Amino acid sequence: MKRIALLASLAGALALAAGGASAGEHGDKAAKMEAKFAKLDADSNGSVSEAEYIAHKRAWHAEKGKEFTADAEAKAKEHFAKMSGGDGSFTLAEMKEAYSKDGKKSRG
Ligand SMILES: [Ca+2]
Repeated sequence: MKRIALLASLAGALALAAGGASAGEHGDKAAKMEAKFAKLDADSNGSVSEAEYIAHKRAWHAEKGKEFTADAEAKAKEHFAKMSGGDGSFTLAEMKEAYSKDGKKSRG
């Protein structure tokens, strides 16, 4: 009995070690996107409004010590319009879609 328990815990430890090495890689992109969306969605209602998006951009600029110019705001609004499809807010699914489209083009 003791030996079986020892073997079982050893096997468990090995499985944990093996799993730990690869766990992060798979859903990594999706997890990052979800984390980003959670930051954007300030009131956590499942969609990001233009005000939330602009506030996030403003905060990002402040964090980097950059001025949030009228030009930057115009660009942010344009990007928001693309992601929202013009209905005034975007969901996580819409953001994922917009980013997967963006990924096909080479940016910047
Ligand atoms: Ca929201």
